[in-house]
This record gives sequence, structure tokens and C-alpha cells, in this order.
Amino acid sequence: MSKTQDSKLLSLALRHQPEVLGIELDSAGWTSVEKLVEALRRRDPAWGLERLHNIVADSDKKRFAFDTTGTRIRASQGHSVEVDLGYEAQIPPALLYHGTVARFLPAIKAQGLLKGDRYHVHLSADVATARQVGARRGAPVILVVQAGEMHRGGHEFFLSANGVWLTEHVPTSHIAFPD
Ligand code: HQG
Repeated sequence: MSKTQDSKLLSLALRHQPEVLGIELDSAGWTSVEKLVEALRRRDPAWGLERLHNIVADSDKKRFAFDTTGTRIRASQGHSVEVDLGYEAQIPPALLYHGTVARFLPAIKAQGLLKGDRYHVHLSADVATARQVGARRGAPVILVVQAGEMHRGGHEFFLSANGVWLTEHVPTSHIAFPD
């Protein structure tokens, strides 16, 4: 399996469907490294701790994190299973960015940004990152989110361990759409 396939399998198990590997996540999304490696080895005996460490270190977006003891691992964001990642609410910058594609704009104009299958709406601190996120689906369109104003209006924002800003919903009134 390629590193991308390994990373996708870890994302699936640590964010969405731990049952695909027969593992369990605790309420904060953590799972035992030892049990995870055992589960991975059942699929492919070539898995080992070193391969896991390499995937975590090479993940371009730092999708996964070990705890301080190195005995537990979790995804830093992107879950659809219910987890409390324990990130503290933070004051966001005045503006955050969301990369999407033109075909979603009518719905976003009507409903704002919805979290969909994920646990939060994901926002980027810079335009370049938002452009990469949007480009996963086609020609990227960048929306500018008035995060500072939202925060003053009572919306909570969280910053994940890998630098993604998370919030529950972005109302259309706080989004600047391109012309
Ligand atoms: C769109 C990747 C219709 C939204 C990235 C997006 C990110 C709406 C799609 C992370 C909508 C959801 C998250 C509405 C939002 N109507 N469409 N009301 N509101 N949308 O993948 O933000 O590789 O769940 O614009 O780097 O694209 O997973 O969210 O296009 O950080 O580590 O619905 O995923 O990281 O798509 O990406 P997603 P996203 P990972």
C-alpha cells in the first residue's frame, strides 16, 4: 500500500469508522497505539510501529497526533463520529477563509456553511490553504468569513492541533462571496 492509502485508512478508522479495523476510540478520539498496530497487522503483516510513525510524520497536514506518552493516537480533526477533542474556544482572527467550488455556492448562499458529515465547518487561516482545500473538488472559489464579527456575536471557534479553525456553522450574513 502507498503512503496515501495508509493515510486514508488511518483517516477512515480514526475519524469515521473505527470498526473497519475493529478498534475503539475514547470520548476524546484517542485509541491505543499498540491495539491499532495489532489491528493494522491483521490486515497486512508488513505494518509495524515504524510504518505508523512514518505516516504520522509525513502527513502533509499533520492529520494525526500521538499523546505526550506516545501510547495513544488520534486524528487532530475531521471526525464524523462524536468526539470531544478538548480544544479550548479561541478568539479567531478577523478573517478566515473557506475553499469550495462554484457548484456549492447557491446552497451556501441560502444556508451558510454547514458542517455536513463532519463535526465542524473547517476554515483556513490563509488563502493559500483554502485554495488547496477547494482544489480537491475542482476550480477553487475562496469565501471570506468574518470570523471576528461572528465571535463577537457569540459563535465559538476552536483551533485544531494542526492549525484548522473549526466552528459549528457560518451564517451566510458573515460570508463575503466573490463577484
Ligand atoms: C461544502 C481536508 C452545499 C463545502 C481539507 C465543502 C480540510 C456546502 C463541502 C478538511 C455547504 C464539504 C475539510 C452548503 C459547505 N451547501 N455545500 N450549505 N456548506 N459546503 O470535505 O471544508 O484531507 O467535509 O464548501 O484540507 O472541503 O480531510 O469539508 O466543499 O481541512 O485532512 O461542502 O478536509 O482535510 O466538504 O474540507 P468537506 P472541506 P483532510
